[in-house]
Amino acid sequence: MIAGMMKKQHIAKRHCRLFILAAAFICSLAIADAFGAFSNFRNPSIAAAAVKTERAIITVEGMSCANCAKGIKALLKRTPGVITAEVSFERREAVVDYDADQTSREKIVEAINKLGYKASVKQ
Ligand SMILES: [Cu+2]
Repeated sequence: MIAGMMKKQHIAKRHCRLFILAAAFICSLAIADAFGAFSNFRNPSIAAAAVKTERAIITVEGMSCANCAKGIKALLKRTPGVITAEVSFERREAVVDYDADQTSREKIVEAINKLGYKASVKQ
């Protein structure tokens, strides 16, 4: 009888240990997840606050419709160092905010030219 009780106790202990292991595992996943979410949240906002943001106004010749402007905007948004980009077909210009440590007006102009337009720095 005593042996039986001890066995039961032993099983209960093992379950308890498994439970703790499982809890620790889930906990570490949660921490990893929270950390990932935190760093994702952190990267754009704090990085944006710390960067040297400059604004370039670029004249773009050769756009024939609003879709050209959309295409250039999409390209600029994929360009490293570009923070925001607005391209106007009507005004034939692009207004680009960029991180001066990562890119330059010249590189932005070059990227637009590679699409087949004629870009030049206005300001
Ligand atoms: Cu077009």
